[in-house]
Amino acid sequence: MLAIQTSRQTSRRRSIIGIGAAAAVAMLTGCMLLAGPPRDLDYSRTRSSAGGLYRATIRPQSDSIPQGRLHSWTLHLETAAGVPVDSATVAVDGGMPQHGHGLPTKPRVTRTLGRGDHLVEGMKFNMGGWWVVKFRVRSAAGSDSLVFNLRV
Ligand SMILES: [Cu+2]
Repeated sequence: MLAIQTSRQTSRRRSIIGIGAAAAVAMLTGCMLLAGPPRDLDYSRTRSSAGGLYRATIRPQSDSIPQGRLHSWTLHLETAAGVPVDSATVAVDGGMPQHGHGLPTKPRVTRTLGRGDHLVEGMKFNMGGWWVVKFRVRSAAGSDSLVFNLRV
């Protein structure tokens, strides 16, 4: 009986050490692995800009967003009235809101593909979870920003 109790205490102590190590790793990587994303997040791939000037659709290379691999997106941009926007300055930003870190790369629009499509190169998500990607758009239609939620 005494032997069983001792081994139980030892295993409990071991699991506490395990949790401590996991927390230390989480702190080192700057990530709170235990917090889940808000339940009511909108993961739509087509969204309106904050000020209502634009509507945009993101099209990652494949349907699912890869983790840890550099890839490209197509960003389709149009005005609220549905007119494709080809001539625009687009800045890309993003990160993991619950981890307090940004994107591991500096993605940018490298090419206009026509009909409102723009090639976004340098996309990379180095861990699973909730990411946001923001586009700041400036064109003849005005300046506005779009935010997309992603589940990686
Ligand atoms: Cu993270």
